Amino acid sequence: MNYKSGDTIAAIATPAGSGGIGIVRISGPRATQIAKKISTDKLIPRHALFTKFRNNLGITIDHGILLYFKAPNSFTGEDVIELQAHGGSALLDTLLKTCCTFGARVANPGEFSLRAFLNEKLDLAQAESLPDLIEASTEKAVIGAANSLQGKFSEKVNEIAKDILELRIMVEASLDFPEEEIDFLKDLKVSSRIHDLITQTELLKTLADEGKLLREGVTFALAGKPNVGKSSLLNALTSSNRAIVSNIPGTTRDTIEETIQLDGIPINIVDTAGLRETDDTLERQGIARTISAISNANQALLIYDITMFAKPEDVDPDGILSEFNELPMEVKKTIIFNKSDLSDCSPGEIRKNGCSIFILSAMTGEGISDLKEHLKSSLIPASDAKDDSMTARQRHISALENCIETLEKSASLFDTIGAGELLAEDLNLCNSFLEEITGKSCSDELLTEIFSKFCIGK
Ligand SMILES: Nc1nc2c(ncn2[C@@H]2O[C@H](COP(=O)(O)OP(=O)(O)OP(=O)(O)O)[C@@H](O)[C@H]2O)c(=O)[nH]1
Ligand SMILES: [Mg+2]
Repeated sequence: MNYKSGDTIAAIATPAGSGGIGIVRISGPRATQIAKKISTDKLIPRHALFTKFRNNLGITIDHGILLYFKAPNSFTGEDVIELQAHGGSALLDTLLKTCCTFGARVANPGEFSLRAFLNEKLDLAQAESLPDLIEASTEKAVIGAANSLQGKFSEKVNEIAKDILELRIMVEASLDFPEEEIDFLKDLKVSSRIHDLITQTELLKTLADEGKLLREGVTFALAGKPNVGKSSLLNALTSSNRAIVSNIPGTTRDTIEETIQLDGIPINIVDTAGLRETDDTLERQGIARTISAISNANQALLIYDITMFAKPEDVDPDGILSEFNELPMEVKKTIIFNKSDLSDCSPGEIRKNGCSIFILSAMTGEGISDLKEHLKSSLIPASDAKDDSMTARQRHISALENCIETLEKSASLFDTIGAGELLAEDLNLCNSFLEEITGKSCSDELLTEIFSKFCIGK
């Protein structure tokens, strides 16, 4: 991507296909010149101009609304024109082609937002929340993305960065008086200030973890031997008939994913092929996919047929979990005993050796609500997310982790040696981690990676 181009860009900003209204957006130094060729009416900034749109041959192709946002008071900070026409693909293609004939070029994905960022209309975390808002799958995720877009996440990052900078300036000032340095730093309560900064950054990281969850949701993989009722449970949890259910062991061959919402968080549920020894090549491929689905999940729900146990209430959770030692150790597992309708056990949760076992019937639905409560409780604190929640992504979390790690290192070094020189350097490093989040310091490669994932016209 060309970061400092004087080009004028244009794109269809509405989705492909037919619709009531379709919008072509133009941004750059030639935007008004192009608009004057498409419409003969006088352009007035921030005025809804009902006008005729003409093609490059001067033929009227539509009537619509033309909006003119004069630089710098526009989304991109450049002159911006929006042509709101009827939403037909051929019509919008013709309008876009006309813009290009008159001096624009077709925008790259995310190029309008990139220009907004380069012209300091948005910082990087705010720009990243734009696709989050567009792609949000729950109302909570919408509120979170809207809060980040308004700069609430960046504000918190900037507050910590400001405190770090202040501390660094004080520490650096003390370096000019080496004799008094140590006493001076003690008087400034440097140690407790670093510990406060760690707490502040950890709090923000918790918010960012929740924000990531809001954006990406949580994935639970259903796993177990063939015929235990995994597909039936997927159907019961999603109130659908998404997966084929049959009494033939090995029915499910591929992974099947469905999404539901629990407390505004997207929950992805993945049904998988039953785990067993097999010579069947296709089934073995399915089992390999099961293991990979579990590795990629936040949690595995391990399902057992309750009728296989003479005394389900006496089962040792560790013993039955060890039947599946091919599954990744690090993924948290919850045990489910299905087909309770065929046993004397009542549905619900039982605790054994500090481990929860859920007894339920995917067929009758008994015990499903308890399981849903359990799934919800494993989302806490995100399920408590208030209206001040924000969306965040892994790169923000990694930057905050780096900042915390560096602060912790400098705290212990300062507490043992008490010297300010290394501390000043570390504080400087912390600020650069925080600046990566808001984009005050970031590479062109990172910008390309972020903005190329945006949709065209955004
Ligand atoms: N009585 C009873 N039968 C059930 C229950 N859940 C599933 N079944 C039956 O058990 C059989 C297997 O169910 P599936 O959901 O296909 O099992 P699966 O674990 O997905 O099986 P594979 O895809 O072959 O690994 C079907 O005949 C279901 O009707 C239940 O809660 N109670
Ligand atoms: Mg199945």
